[in-house]
Formats: sequence, C-alpha cells, structure tokens
Amino acid sequence: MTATRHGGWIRGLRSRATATTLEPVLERAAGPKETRRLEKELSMSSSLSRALLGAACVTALGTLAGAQNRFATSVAQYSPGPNANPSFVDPTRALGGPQGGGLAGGGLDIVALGVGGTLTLGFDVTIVDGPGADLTVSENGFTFGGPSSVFAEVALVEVSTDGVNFVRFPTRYSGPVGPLPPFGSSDMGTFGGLCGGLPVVANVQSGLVDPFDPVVSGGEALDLAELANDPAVVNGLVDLQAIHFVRLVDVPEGVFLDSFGNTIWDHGGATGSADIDAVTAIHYAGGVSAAGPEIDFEIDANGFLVLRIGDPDGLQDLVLSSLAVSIDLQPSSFNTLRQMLVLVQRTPTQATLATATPIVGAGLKMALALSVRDHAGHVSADQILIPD
Ligand SMILES: [Ca+2]
Ligand SMILES: [Ca+2]
Ligand SMILES: [Ca+2]
Repeated sequence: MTATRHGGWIRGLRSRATATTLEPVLERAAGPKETRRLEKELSMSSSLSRALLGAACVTALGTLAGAQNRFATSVAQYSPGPNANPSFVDPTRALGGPQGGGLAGGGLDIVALGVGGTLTLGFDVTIVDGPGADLTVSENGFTFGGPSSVFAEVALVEVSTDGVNFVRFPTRYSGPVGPLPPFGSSDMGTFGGLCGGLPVVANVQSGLVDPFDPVVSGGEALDLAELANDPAVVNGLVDLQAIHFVRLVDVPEGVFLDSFGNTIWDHGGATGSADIDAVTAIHYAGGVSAAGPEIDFEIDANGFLVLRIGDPDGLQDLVLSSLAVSIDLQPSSFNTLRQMLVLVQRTPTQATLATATPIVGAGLKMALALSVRDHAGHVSADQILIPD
C-alpha cells in the first residue's frame, strides 16, 4: 500500500506477509513435533484416541492453573462511560488470558469501557521492567478492508504501583485528522502506545498461540522502559519494578492529544468505545533471568528505528535460528528485517542496529515484532508500531 516510495525490502516484507497464512505461526507456537503429534492423534478415528486427547488437554490446563497467573486477577475499578453495550459491562471479562477471535474476528470475552470509561485491573504477579516488552493489552480489534488494516477503538494504557499514582504510556497517532469513518479501518501501526489498534490472535481456550510472545499473540505489547523519564517515575511515585495495576482509559472521539500533540481519532465514532479482553504480564517479579537475552526496538528522537539485540552471556548465547519476526502479525524473516538495518555498534554482549534514514516519515506504517531465545531457553521479545 505504501511500498512505492521505498526500497525493495518493504515490498518483500509485504508480499511475504500477505502470501503466508497463520499456519506457520501456529506450528511455531505449538512446536512442529507437537503439531505433528496432534495431527496424528486427530487422524485416529477411535473414540479411545479422542478420549486420550481430551485427557491430555485437561492435564495441560491443570498444569497451567498451577503455574503463576500472569493475567489480570482482580478488578480494582470500573467506571463505564456512556453507550457501553449492556451485554458487555461485566468487568471480570477482562480477567484471565486473552480470548482473541483471530486476525479477522473480534473477541467477545470482553468488557466495554463506554465512551471515556475507565477500567483498572490488579494482578497476583508483580509486573516488572525486563528486557523488551513487559505487558500485553488485548482489546478486540480485527482486520477489516485488508490484511494490514484494523477496525480500531482505542484506549490509553496507564500503570501504577500503588493504585493511586498512574503513568501513561507515550502515544503516537499517525492516522488522518478525523472524524474517521465509523465502519472504516486504519493500518496497523497507526495507534502507537495505545491499545485497540491490533487484532488479538492468542486465545487461551484453544491454547494454540503463545499469549506471552508478541510476535504471534496480537494485542499491544508495551515496554515499561518507555516510562523511565516520566516525572512520576523519576520522583519515585511509580516503581517500574513493582507494577501492580494497569488502567485502560477509553479515548473519546477527538478528545485526547497524543504525545506529539496530534488529536487521536479512531473508528468508534461518537458512541463506540474500546473493549478490553485481557492484560498479560510478560515480565514479572521472579520470572526474569539476569542471564536472559534482550530485544529492544525504539524510535529515537531523530525518527530512526533502533534495534538492540543482546545477551549478558555474550551474543554467541543467542540461538539465531530462534529469531522470529512478524510484520502486521504475519510471519516474516529476520533476514528480511535485517535488510532495513545497518550495524551501528557491536560489543561482545550487544549489537545495535538502526535504519540508515529516519523511519518516521518513510510511509512504512506497520506493526513489527521480534523475539529470540538463548541456549538456556530464556526469551525476549519486543513490538513496535511504525508510524507513517
Ligand atoms: Ca521492558
Ligand atoms: Ca477476556
Ligand atoms: Ca543468556
């Protein structure tokens, strides 16, 4: 859609992105061996094999239940705004894992914020700032009018240590001046730092897609490090290593400005609002290894895309074959991403790559995500929304 002004690599990304299906993503999430095993079991027609498979699923769910709950576990506050659909005003629908409807379907296990409404969720785990993305907010956007375009109703995302003092993720709206068509769509990448601008693929009911991996999960994966310079963080009111609350604030049509002074518009019109499915902790206290890798995307002050890849044990500890990339939630390859970056600096433990020219203003609007694991199995991932 925007490829003509740019190098061949983005055409490669787009064609690859649109030509593939989600199957490789699903296979990667489940593991090829597991996928083959499941296929084999599913192909057996005896009721015994179906019963065994059912028992295996129950066992897997039991194991999950015994693990630390990394999803929201309590509703601290819910103040729905006007026009919240009465069928979707149960805030406990935002507890537990995401129940996404896939790329093209909006999930229904949701709570509507109502216009300008707010919802604050609490957690059993303490969310912390680890390497890369730390939490994922799942609204229920879905593709509409094309594989990279989303019907979006967006909300601001805020975090708090004490439930009183909140800091808001910086936002970057890169769509047109509204009002936008209420049944239209915007490119993925339009709603940086907000939730609601991306579909939700992960669904804990089916269990096929890892809800903790932003490359495949969908939803907005946010990095607490982006809040490091916020006055409330600097003066200690909010501790990025002890986040206990996440608050979602619906964006009424044309009311809020983003961090760059642009009015934020979405497709909710005057009456629609964001619908929250789940909030997921990627990094939590006790769950971050000091020896784990780091993936960190950033758009720097000059508009360049910067990627840092590192591992405290040395770059050789990274499993290069595990580098996984998605563009607009479609699988791509690291080599394709690599073509848009030049090596800026390399130390034994970190490589810094960046675009040769500013990516802001390049018209490449997209959602980009990358993950890697090290030889011990620790994973880091980050997601970034590239504006126009
Ligand atoms: Ca982080
Ligand atoms: Ca839900
Ligand atoms: Ca390591």
